[in-house]
Amino acid sequence: MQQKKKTKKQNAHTRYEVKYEKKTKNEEMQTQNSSVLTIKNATFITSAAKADQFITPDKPMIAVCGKSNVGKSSFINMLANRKKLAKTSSEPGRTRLVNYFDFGEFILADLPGYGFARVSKGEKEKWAKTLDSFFKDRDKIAHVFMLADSRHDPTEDDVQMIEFLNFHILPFTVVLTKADKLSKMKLKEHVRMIAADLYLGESNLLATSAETGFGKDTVLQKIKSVIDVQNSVLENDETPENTEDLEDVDDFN
Ligand SMILES: Nc1nc2c(ncn2[C@@H]2O[C@H](COP(=O)(O)OP(=O)(O)OP(=O)(O)O)[C@@H](O)[C@H]2O)c(=O)[nH]1
Ligand SMILES: [Mg+2]
Repeated sequence: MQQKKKTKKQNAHTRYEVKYEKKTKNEEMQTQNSSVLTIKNATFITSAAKADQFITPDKPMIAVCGKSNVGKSSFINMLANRKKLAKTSSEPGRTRLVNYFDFGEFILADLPGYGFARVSKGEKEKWAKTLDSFFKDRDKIAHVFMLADSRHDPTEDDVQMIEFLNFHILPFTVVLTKADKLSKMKLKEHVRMIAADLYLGESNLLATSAETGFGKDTVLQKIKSVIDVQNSVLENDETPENTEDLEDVDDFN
């Protein structure tokens, strides 16, 4: 049986290598502005105001969080190639619900923004509770995009959010928004500074602009790798070999 197991694992490994090779080719293609993941028809699924309304998706779910007005909804619209899939507003604190979107191969959850000063204490506590219970169910979450403004230093809330994600061992990438508002040079400088402030490597930060589409392909590539990993984990969980393992445990007892 050991031998059989090894062969299966080797096969899985080979499959992964093939995928990886494909991705590397696509990385080359990306410089010619083509992306690995094509989003054809993203649709709104539902909104949730509290924990008992959260959905249990049957495909990888990626959560988008960040402070109020940072550009979460605009980021989602950029990925969807749609202008009004997620409601955007220049008035901060508009998204007060968890909004779920079906992107075909994955689900995106647009979370209520944090750190907006002009709301009541009660409302803030309600938002904090919603975010808290959303992230606590971490088995449902394949990845988190934590959005931060590329122009500014991370806020105290941003730092707390990162600490929270680390504490709950949630895999995340920091997406820097509104990169169109900075020169190329300034953007590079800011990426370096924000990474240092958050104690992250620069590769954990992706600069984007919903206005120009800058960085979109890199984000789609990240999503593709998240989906691939998640699906291969699910595949491995479902292989008969795991059932055999359980039987072995029974035999052993
Ligand atoms: N120039 C520029 N403006 C942006 C970009 N992304 C978002 N904005 C603007 O920033 C404002 C807020 O964008 P939203 O996408 O609504 O932000 P949000 O994080 O969803 O906001 P809440 O739901 O209120 O927390 C809007 O006026 C957008 O047009 C960007 O990449 N570049
Ligand atoms: Mg929003």
